Amino acid sequence: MKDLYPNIEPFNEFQLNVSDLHTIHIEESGNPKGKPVIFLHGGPGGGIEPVYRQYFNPEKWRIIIFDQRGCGKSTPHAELQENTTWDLVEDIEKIRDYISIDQWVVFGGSWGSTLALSYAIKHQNRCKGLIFRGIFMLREKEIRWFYQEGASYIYPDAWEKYLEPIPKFKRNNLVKSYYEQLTDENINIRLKAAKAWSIWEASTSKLFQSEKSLHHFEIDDIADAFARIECHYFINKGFFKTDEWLLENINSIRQIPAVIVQGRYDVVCPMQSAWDLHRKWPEADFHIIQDAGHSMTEPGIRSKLIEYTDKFVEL
Ligand code: STX
Repeated sequence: MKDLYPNIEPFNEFQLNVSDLHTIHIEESGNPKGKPVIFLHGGPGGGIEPVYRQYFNPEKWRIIIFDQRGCGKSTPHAELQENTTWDLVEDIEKIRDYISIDQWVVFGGSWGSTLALSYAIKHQNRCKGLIFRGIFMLREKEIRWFYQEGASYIYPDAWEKYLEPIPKFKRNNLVKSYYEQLTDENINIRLKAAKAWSIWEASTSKLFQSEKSLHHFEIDDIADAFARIECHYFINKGFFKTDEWLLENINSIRQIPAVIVQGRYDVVCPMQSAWDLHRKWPEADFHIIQDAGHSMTEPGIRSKLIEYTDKFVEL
């Protein structure tokens, strides 16, 4: 089993103005002369967590991580305007251009896998290798499963708390009803909804849940950005032209070395999506972790991801 690399601090942190409205926060850690990798975090709206650096050998990788629009240290906080998948894809290009990198490895789990696929499809020749975990393609059935009906049968206890802010007569479309509250002018309504939404997701991410990861989402700003930005992307169907847009465009990236790592008991992003991707992309290495849920910190997932970052550093 591979384990995390030691905790490290960035050697460089900066802000990049990506539009009239948005500034994003970027950090670099590891070896300034190492092989570049860009890490795409989840949510959307999840922001950087220091543990993300620890999936890469710091002597060999130049690790680039950024807070996507509206979250973490990016500003304005929890902003939904000018915040789409294609804005984020172009932000990745702006970062690459700004720090003069020609090609890099792209690493993304969960929503990070959605964004990594979108980026790779638009900018194939910038991608040296792709590492995906907990596949999420933002299809209607994936949203329905987690936010309307499905995951509710596995976590009825956590589900009760998720339903709580939404009045009974508004529960036939929970994403829409949540969106109304998450965009309410009344900050108390907004925050109550944001916490319930975020805690639902955190409660279902691991095979063995720890209290610690739930507390993270009880922080006002963290819950607010995560819930508002996620819900905004889901209301807008990920800004994709068709429901299966990513799968329909996989052929254009099949030549890129890639790996898919998926937890068998992932309740947030069920394995069906990883399987659908595997079927369309048989050349990509495919690993099912039999004793894992969604989170990238699940031991089997963590180990497999590090095995691949160690391998892909040689590409
Ligand atoms: N959203 C899945 C996702 O990207 C549908 C995600 N879930 N939890 C996370 O990300 C955090 C790791 C940010 C908590």
